Amino acid sequence: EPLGIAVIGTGRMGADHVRRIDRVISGARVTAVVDLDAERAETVAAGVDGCTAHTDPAAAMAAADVDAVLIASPGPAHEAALLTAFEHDLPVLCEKPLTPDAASALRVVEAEQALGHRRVQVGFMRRYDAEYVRLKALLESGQLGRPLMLHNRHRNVASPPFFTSSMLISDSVAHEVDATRWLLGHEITAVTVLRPTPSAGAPDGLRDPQFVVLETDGGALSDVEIFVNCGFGYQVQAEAVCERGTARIGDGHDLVTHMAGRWGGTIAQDWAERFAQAYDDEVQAWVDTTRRGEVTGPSTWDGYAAAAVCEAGVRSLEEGGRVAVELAEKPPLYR
Ligand code: ISE
Repeated sequence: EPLGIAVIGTGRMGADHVRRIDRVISGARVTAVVDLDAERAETVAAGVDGCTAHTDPAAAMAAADVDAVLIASPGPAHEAALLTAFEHDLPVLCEKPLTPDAASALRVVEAEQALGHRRVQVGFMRRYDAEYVRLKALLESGQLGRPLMLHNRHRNVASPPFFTSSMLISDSVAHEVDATRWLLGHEITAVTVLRPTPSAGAPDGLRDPQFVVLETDGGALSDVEIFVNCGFGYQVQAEAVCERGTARIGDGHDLVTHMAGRWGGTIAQDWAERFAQAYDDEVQAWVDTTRRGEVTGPSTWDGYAAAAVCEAGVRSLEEGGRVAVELAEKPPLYR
């Protein structure tokens, strides 16, 4: 029996996950979709055999053919959907961010803790990207020695119209926050956000680019250039500087051409293209582990830690200076 999945939210990510479950991965089918916009939900459901459309997440989760939930609604709607899924004790894949702020993320951690078992995988898909996986394996092998610094670059072609200066941190740098914690196995203890004069290519009033410095409890530094209106392409790069050498991913040199006195290649234009394999593997891993009754991957604790770091980052952006990160005590479920 394939796993019956309710997809909550049929925006860009949600619709892409419906396509992925329906056509790319195995062992699952979309049995329900939910969107506040009934017409949108109907349109997406019409494209999938045996899929029903809903406007209320609770109604979808109560349906008999729903075994698991994929939450891809906007961040502020995640907490309510997660708590409803917990009431039905349903496994969840929740898109990042877990929730928009640390207090609500901690409520989700506590609610899962009360269930007594992990139910949630958080959608930090970079952990499934082949290049990131290789970088982590190399760092863990010890060949390069202790990591001292990570240099990250995160560039988007253009930001969507609703993007705000704080979203460069909470929506975009959130990925480097998780990648830093995961690659190094450290917690982040402080954040400093520096703001160069905005690019003329950025919408009026948007603080773009920004430069972020993360300090870790293992004594490492991780810096992030975030530039969401770079205009030329989607680039995510990371370089680890260690005691005995460096390792770098994201150069995108998979196809190099030589022609008419020049050499070059192409640059991905968005994350759906750059991280296609990571998304496919992330959702397949979730389906496979869920069918075995297991939960792996980024946890609600990881989602909470990222939210707490981003909240400190937004304060640094707004008030200037270095802001310390205060984390709650890590519950036994996540140790
Ligand atoms: C978006 O929400 C993402 O998750 C993308 O991976 C990131 O590159 C983009 O900046 C975010 O807005």
